[in-house]
Amino acid sequence: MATRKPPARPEQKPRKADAPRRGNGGEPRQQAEDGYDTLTTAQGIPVSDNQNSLRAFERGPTLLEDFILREKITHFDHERIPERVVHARGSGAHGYFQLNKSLAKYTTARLFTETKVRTPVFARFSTVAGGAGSVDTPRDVRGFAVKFYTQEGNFDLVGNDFPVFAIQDAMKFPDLVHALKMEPDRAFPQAASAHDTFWDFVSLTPETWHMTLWAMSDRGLPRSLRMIEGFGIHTFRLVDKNGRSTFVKFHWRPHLGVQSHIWDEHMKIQHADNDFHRRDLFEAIQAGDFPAWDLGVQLFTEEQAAEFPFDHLDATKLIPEELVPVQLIGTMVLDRWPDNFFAETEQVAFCPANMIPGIDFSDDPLLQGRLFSYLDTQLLRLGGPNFTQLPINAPKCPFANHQRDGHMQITTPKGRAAYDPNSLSQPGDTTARETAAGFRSFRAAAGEDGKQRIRAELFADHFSQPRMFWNSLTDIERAHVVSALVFELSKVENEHIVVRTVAQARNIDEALAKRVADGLGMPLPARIPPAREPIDMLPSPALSILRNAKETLQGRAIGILVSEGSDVAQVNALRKAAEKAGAQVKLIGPKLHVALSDGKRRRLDGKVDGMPSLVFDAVGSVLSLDEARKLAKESAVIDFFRDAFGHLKAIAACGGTRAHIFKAAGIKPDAGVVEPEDTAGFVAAAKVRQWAREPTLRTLP
Ligand code: HDE
Repeated sequence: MATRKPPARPEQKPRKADAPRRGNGGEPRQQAEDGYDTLTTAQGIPVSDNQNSLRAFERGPTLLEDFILREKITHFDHERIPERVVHARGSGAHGYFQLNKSLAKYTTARLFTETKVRTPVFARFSTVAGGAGSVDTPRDVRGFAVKFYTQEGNFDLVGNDFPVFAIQDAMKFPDLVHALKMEPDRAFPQAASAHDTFWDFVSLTPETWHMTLWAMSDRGLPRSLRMIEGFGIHTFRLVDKNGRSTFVKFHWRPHLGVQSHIWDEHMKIQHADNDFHRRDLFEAIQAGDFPAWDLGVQLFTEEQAAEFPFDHLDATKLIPEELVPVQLIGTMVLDRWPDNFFAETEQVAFCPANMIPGIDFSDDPLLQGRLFSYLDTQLLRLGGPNFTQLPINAPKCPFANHQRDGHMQITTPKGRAAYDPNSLSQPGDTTARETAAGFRSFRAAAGEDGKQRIRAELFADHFSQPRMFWNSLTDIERAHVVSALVFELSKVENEHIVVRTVAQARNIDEALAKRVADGLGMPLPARIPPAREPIDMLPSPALSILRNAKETLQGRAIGILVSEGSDVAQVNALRKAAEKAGAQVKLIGPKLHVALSDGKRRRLDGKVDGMPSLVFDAVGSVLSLDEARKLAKESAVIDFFRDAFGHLKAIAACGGTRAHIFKAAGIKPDAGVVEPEDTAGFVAAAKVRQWAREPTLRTLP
């Protein structure tokens, strides 16, 4: 009988045979000259044929005996683990934290006192509502979780990119998440808050308003994960060597400044690139353009807190930095993309209860609930208590205890005694005893009013801070909040929910509610009086993105449309000027390969329909008249410019583009449209959005 040979291995580029690589955690393996290991089963048995299963005869059934096939398929069948119940979609990176200002006066935590030490970190950024396979750019808050592998154990700062949360008490978390996620009977919408159950919950639970307003602002539409702020949200404590405590709030400040998309752009990016944020972070790190954040602290005492017109234990409130300044104490740099997404980004387990000596929790009832939840969910998600031994989760300092056994025990503890105290341990045994330098809880005074299910009095003020946030925004930012509310509520089917939401919004600001009602074309409903009337706090300009916008091309992307015969000198000049200002420049064309005016055929970075202007911060075009005339008939090219113009981007447009494509797209050039020869003018215009253009394009509610 004729035997069929396995297909030949396709040609592979030789790989560098560097350090001997290991199998899955096993012994170093023998590598062939081409850099490949010998393929084995999980038991180390060499495999001779990875192309064909074992069959009874040439065209006959497959044999159960084929342990190689069975092992391969069985392992594959078990590849998935439960995704995170929230924050399922995320991207992570390794890096380090460098302290430059010691907080030794306030804490014993070496992380915050030793300025010469670089502490390794792993950070993961996430959306909240969508599943692991959902897109990167819904309107949503972003998780901002950092694991510091300190010399005193792992400290996890598991925060978000908004400074406030939607609820005050852990008791409400399952309700909030159930209302936000896809509706359980129909299983949609995925990764969106624009639906009945979310707004039903918001309008019945006024404490959600502050965070909801943040989500409706452009903060919910980040341009890049490299351009978001991060917040620990809760009040924590720093504890000094005498056991004295100072309250602290943590802030992350991106070096690239905070920048957001606008809504139409953010939505369309979902079609252009599902992985927009992940790719952006990956490409920046691979290019050595390492994203960085400064860590800031707001420090305040119990006495100061008592004077605040809000409760510092209420996670729906922020402390305006005009009241308590943010001191920058160090910098986090992310400089290494993980080797393997699953092993690291998926299996990393953050937990607010991972706390080190010198820092402590406050009595924030939301934080207290989190201290229980994360370990609980990780036991399910990662399959047992030994997930702490996974390389991404294990401390990088020495650690030892008497925890033993359990599923997937990877370590091999030594010795007879796995208990404490004991008198049997020998040198070299895995045994340990407590230390005076260990973690000690701050000795907070106990309340005297007894056990109760209750919220503190000031927690009932749900509207002063949303009002402060609204009053801190610029006119453009406010218009975007109104548009977002109008959009979201237009997706709500039950009219009573829409009416209740607008009625509630009157407690934030009458004009806001009126504008939303007008935008929906409905009469303004009667106000629903709040549990506690809001007070007027001073606006906090620090909360506005636009007031603090960084005019820069650092970390931004520019796309230049070229085609057959495009003037190569002009393309290069434009590229050079943008790159000099810090931008990443990509050339796009109607085809992937084109010959510019020098006659050289080159491969571009993208094709215009696959790399639309949505993924750039500003665009240019250098086209011959003939090519411009031809391209004016292509819808992808028309959309390229119509979107760039509509999303308020600067455009360096050549004569042909103006004469033919702009005409077809209905674009009337304004101050944000410059000649490609004016490279300085283009760089200046590209650093900002052309906000003055917005009212000329759409009615702002
Ligand atoms: Fe979380 N949250 N959360 N959360 N959270 C989780 O833990 C939870 C809250 C945050 O990249 C879960 O391992 C409760 C506030 C981030 O892996 C879960 C409450 C803040 C991440 C959980 C909160 C966060 C999570 C899901 C109310 C900002 C992703 C999977 C008491 C300060 C971390 C997991 C990562 C993940 C519970 C509220 C941020 C279920 C019960 C407030 C960034 O344990």
